Amino acid sequence: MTRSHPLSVFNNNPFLFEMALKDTGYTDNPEQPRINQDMDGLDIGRIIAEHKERYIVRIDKGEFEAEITGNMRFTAENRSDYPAVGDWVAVKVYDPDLAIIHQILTRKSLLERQAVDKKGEKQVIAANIDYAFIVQSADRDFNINRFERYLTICYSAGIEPIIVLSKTDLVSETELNDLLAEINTRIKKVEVIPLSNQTRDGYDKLESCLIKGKTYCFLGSSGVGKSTLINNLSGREIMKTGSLSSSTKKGKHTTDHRELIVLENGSMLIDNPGMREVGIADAEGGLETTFDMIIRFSASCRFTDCTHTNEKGCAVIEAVEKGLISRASYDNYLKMEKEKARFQTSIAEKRKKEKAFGKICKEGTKYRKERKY
Ligand SMILES: Nc1nc2c(ncn2[C@@H]2O[C@H](COP(=O)(O)OP(=O)(O)OP(=O)(O)O)[C@@H](O)[C@H]2O)c(=O)[nH]1
Ligand SMILES: [Mg+2]
Ligand SMILES: [Zn+2]
Repeated sequence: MTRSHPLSVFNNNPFLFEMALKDTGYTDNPEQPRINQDMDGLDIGRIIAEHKERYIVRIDKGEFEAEITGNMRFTAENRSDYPAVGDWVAVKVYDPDLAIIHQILTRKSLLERQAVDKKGEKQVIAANIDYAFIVQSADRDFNINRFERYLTICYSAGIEPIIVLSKTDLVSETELNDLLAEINTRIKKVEVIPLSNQTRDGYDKLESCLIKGKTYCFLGSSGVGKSTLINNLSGREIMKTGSLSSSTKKGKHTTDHRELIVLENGSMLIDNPGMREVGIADAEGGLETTFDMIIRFSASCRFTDCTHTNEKGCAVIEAVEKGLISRASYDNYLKMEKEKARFQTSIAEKRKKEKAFGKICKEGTKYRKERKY
């Protein structure tokens, strides 16, 4: 069974219906701002799907198509002010078909990347994620630099990454071992799971990572097998899967929306559309964790503001020359640092423009007030 409409599956999903709210990872958060008390009959729910700005929210009573209030839309300054899949929200149900989202509850984590083609803007991937499976296929699509990009966006969101190398049935054992060795030299302290959706080799290891009440997000390029893996884990054909393009051998972007699926064991999986780019935004702390070797060496640089590009007495460059840090990893680090700096500059420029515009508006109002019109 495959389906094209995101709404239909939830009505067929017995686990979701049997599930109490607390089983979907909800915990009373003491830091939670008080939910607007003058709104009677608000329910707490979780956004389980987003399809071109339509939301599906799951509350104890069932699932509802939901919209945000006009006020939320009006006051939203950027994408992160809108609900995302995985968000806990306060909703009011008006009729069997419609709920209105009044408030997004405090997020535990927010996974974001730099929006494609939009300077200084972030795109929200999902909220309240505990772990992210970063999927690349072993036969093609393998790219360590890209792994480091995904690790960076995960670490800056406080999400624990797990690497999945899919389609191992399409490569020889030697080829697979070479890839694993390559990962091992560049990436430390991250669990790596090679698996095949065809033979199901590696499923044991992946399933042992799935914990009740935790939310997992699947990230990766189109066609690497994210939806196939989620379908296999759930034992149902929830997500549509698609063959690769015969000319480019790449995925055809089969998944076109984000969706949260609850497994029988109580863990929750979020499927995502395949990503073409993983742009680094401000990446607070993310680069430092991904490239912790570089950061460690940088403590011994002669200058405290060393950019590790051409300075004398740079301990990082020295470590690269001695082979203690991989040159490719160092190059990737510098590239992402630059990207991060560019993002920050765009944000600063945008703020300046907005401020100038605000000033013009204010002056206009003042002028009109003085002229009494
Ligand atoms: N040989 C082999 N084929 C696989 C494996 N996993 C997935 N496939 C095939 O790869 C194709 C793409 O799989 P999907 O699950 O749709 O990929 P996806 O990552 O969800 O792609 P998008 O939704 O476009 O992002 C399908 O034809 C799958 O049958 C695997 O482990 N081995
Ligand atoms: Mg998919
Ligand atoms: Zn340096």
